[in-house]
Amino acid sequence: MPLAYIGLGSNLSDPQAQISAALEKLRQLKCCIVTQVSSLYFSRPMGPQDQPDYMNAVVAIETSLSAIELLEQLQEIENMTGRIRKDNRWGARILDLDIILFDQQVINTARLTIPHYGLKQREFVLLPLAEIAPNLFLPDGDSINELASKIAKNGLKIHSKLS
Ligand code: PH2
Ligand code: MG
Ligand code: MG
Repeated sequence: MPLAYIGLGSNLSDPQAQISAALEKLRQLKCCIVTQVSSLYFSRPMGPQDQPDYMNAVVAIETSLSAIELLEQLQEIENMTGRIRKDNRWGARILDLDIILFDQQVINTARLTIPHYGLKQREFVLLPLAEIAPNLFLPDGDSINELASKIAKNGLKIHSKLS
């Protein structure tokens, strides 16, 4: 089965509780098996600074779905948490579930860009990803461990274990 990596993020309405609840919902998906879970990280906002700090994590899931079907499942979970889709790029949100990687697939469509376009610039994605998949390589050949070791931490720190 394909292996996907999902980034979880929240900076509103008790972020830690939002991430835990989202993980529970991912575990309940019939199509998916959550195989690995990173620690929960505390991170400073990328983008507009007049928003609360974030909690971020990355999980690995095996899935029988295609990438676009998985995106639909993730958006359903986001919508269930009361996330309102509006044009606030990089703004505060209750829950953000992004597909970071989907096997070694490269997808560039209007709805989906995989690998995630910000992956290499975001410490709050790279470090949790390196925690659970240090030996992973991107489709372009870059090593996750190497990218993670070079990026500035920008205050990122492990907040707690997720279970
Ligand atoms: N997500 C954003 C914008 N900025 N900053 C951090 N630290 N973590 C995020 O997940 C994040 C962000 C929009 O998706
Ligand atoms: Mg995002
Ligand atoms: Mg998103």
